[in-house]
Amino acid sequence: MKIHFITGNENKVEEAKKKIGPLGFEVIQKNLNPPEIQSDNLEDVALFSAKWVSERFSEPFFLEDAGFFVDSLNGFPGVYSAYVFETLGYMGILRLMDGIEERSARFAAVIAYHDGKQIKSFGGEVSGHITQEPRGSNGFGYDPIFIPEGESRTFAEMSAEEKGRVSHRGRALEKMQEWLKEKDTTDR
Ligand code: ITT
Repeated sequence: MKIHFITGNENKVEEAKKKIGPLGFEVIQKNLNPPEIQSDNLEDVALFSAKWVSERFSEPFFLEDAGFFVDSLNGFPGVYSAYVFETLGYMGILRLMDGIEERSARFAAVIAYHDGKQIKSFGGEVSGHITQEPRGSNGFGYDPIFIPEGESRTFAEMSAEEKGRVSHRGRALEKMQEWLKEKDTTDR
């Protein structure tokens, strides 16, 4: 099944291809740059963007809104993750965390999928902690400073397949994929 991923972020597309490609989904990137509303709720942001795209694009697609939430910074950068990454980078987060021992953080993602008629959302999260120094060169964004629970490597030290097994995006994609498979059997 062909499915379009509406995003400007090629790393997200690579991860989605590795995750659901082997399960029979051909992921095609389309960069439509939908507007994103200001909200502290990732699902609201994803659903608004998906509705905008659905009024302009009739093939099955999904898009995703994601964020990085640091507990001791009261959830910052959260919904501002993309902007903060462009302005301060992950080194800016490490500087803000200087001297702070409580280093727990999480990534969250909400995927909104549109099948031509209805929009359905799927969430995924991963908890972990922030390193003292950046490590690794794979992945993107805050990957070099985040170690998921139960691991000793950062996301940037893992392959896309390994990251996809535990990541927020991997988990949301799994839910979408299961729902699509289920729908496919009931529609037949
Ligand atoms: P699109 O909106 O076009 O999909 P984007 O990169 O702007 O691409 P988001 O608004 O969802 O995507 O981005 C939130 C930011 O959070 C993103 O730019 C990264 O800096 C960070 N981020 C999201 N997922 C991440 C991941 O898996 N690893 C590292 N950083 C991530």
